[in-house]
Amino acid sequence: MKYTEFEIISKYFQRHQRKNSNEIQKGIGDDSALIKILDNNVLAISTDTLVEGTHFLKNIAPKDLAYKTVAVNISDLAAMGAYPKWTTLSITMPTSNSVWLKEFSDSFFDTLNKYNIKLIGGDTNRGPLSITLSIYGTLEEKTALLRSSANIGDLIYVTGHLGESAAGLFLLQKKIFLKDLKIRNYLIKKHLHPIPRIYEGINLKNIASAAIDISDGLIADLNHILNNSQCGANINLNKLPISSILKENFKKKYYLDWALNIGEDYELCFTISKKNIPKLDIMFKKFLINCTCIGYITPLEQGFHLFYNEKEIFLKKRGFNHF
Ligand code: TPS
Repeated sequence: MKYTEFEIISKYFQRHQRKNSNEIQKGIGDDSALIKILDNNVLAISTDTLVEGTHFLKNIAPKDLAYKTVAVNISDLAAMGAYPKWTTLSITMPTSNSVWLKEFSDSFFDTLNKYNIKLIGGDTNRGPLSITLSIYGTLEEKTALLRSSANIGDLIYVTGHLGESAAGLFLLQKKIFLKDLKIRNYLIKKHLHPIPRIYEGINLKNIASAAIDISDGLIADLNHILNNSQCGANINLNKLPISSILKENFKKKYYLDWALNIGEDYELCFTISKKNIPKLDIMFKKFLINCTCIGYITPLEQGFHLFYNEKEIFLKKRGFNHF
């Protein structure tokens, strides 16, 4: 029997556990766990592992690995609207190479300092290269951006552009080729240096109804919002934010697949009631980041549908799957 990552979680790890008075979330199904600390303040906890061969290639520069480890973890807190504050680092490595360690740790602390995050603990082991980071942040209880609170009629938005990280990965893996070195390096940078949408998440928490970060591809991640909120959705694929760089250099069937199914864009996908759109416009002018409406939430019975040129599209696969 083969399971997906999410089937494994729901079948084996989503068991009924007695709830303490200071725990807010019912289960383990959001981007971060939430624990009440003081008055109305909540601790948001998130953890992510990066494994050689699965999440990064063997020849990755230590500085790039350190940056990406921090960025993808911060992205989970961004999706909750939390401020990242502390982190623990568990690192498993084959040898204690001082050149590697210096470059990794310099980049790791540069990235932590940029976001004002402190390293407070961790673990160091020998073995195949793998890094686990936990990030702890804070937010006010009532403002947490959950996956479970989208409402029928809400509009569905994504920040930034989708699919460029996948193009960068395939360039690194030599699955695709580009002559133009400038564009090639730009796309590889999108893969190695995703920018966590932390300030957008913090500001969205008073405006959006639900949010998630796009790590496994838009379809899989939006599906989490739909499952947790018990809703359906209609998506207009003509509206997907695909950059002119992808459109000018690759075929449509490739960039649509990258945007929908590959992931690691670490953009936010969020839902918002129509009455909050003017507030959203003000906010995104402030951050100078584009933010695109790609569809709307429907009742659960209507299901999840994708349209391209007004015709319904049926995908064979939906999102990145580890298993
Ligand atoms: C060498 N990849 C790995 S994990 C993931 C994606 C799209 C989804 C998010 O992971 N092979 C190599 N490097 C990569 N980055 C990929 C494949 C693609 P998670 O769900 O663990 O956060």
